[in-house]
Amino acid sequence: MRVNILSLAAAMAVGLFVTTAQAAPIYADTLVASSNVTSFGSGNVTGAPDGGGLFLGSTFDPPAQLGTFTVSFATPLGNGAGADLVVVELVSSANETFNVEVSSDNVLYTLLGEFSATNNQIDFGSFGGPVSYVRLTNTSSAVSADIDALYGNFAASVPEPGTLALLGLGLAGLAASRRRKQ
Ligand SMILES: [Ca+2]
Ligand SMILES: [Ca+2]
Repeated sequence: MRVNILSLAAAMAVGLFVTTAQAAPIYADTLVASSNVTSFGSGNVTGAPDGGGLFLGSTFDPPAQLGTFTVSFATPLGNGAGADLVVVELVSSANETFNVEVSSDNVLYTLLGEFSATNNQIDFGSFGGPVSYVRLTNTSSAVSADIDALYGNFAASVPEPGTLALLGLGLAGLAASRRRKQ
């Protein structure tokens, strides 16, 4: 019985880590900051795509002021195979361009480059840390990208303290169950 419980615990641990690594899509949770953006539909750029969001301009095309906003991810994003971050954009054309910057702490930002409504699959490349913040800034004076949602494809590989706590609770539960059976 001891071997079986240990095997189950090990399977649970592996399961938790696998779940952490494949919990995609991981949608942005919070709009941290914004300026010169305009709401359309729901106005939400957080959560799953809903056909509404923010376009990156203070006015309809052409934007009088170039818009920018920052979202945060409660589950920090990591760097995996292929695209790590996807920007969901509506009525997409290649001239809707924007800079993508990422940060672990909302203080130091790294510019990953200029992307667009049609070039919206972003690799974190050499950025080392977990990505908890993403900032988009319009780079087109002609048009504004219409952002519906942002999501990551990979959670950062370090398990959250909450995950370890859940694992501990699971083991405690197994131990209690085993005691009851004896
Ligand atoms: Ca668009
Ligand atoms: Ca949306």
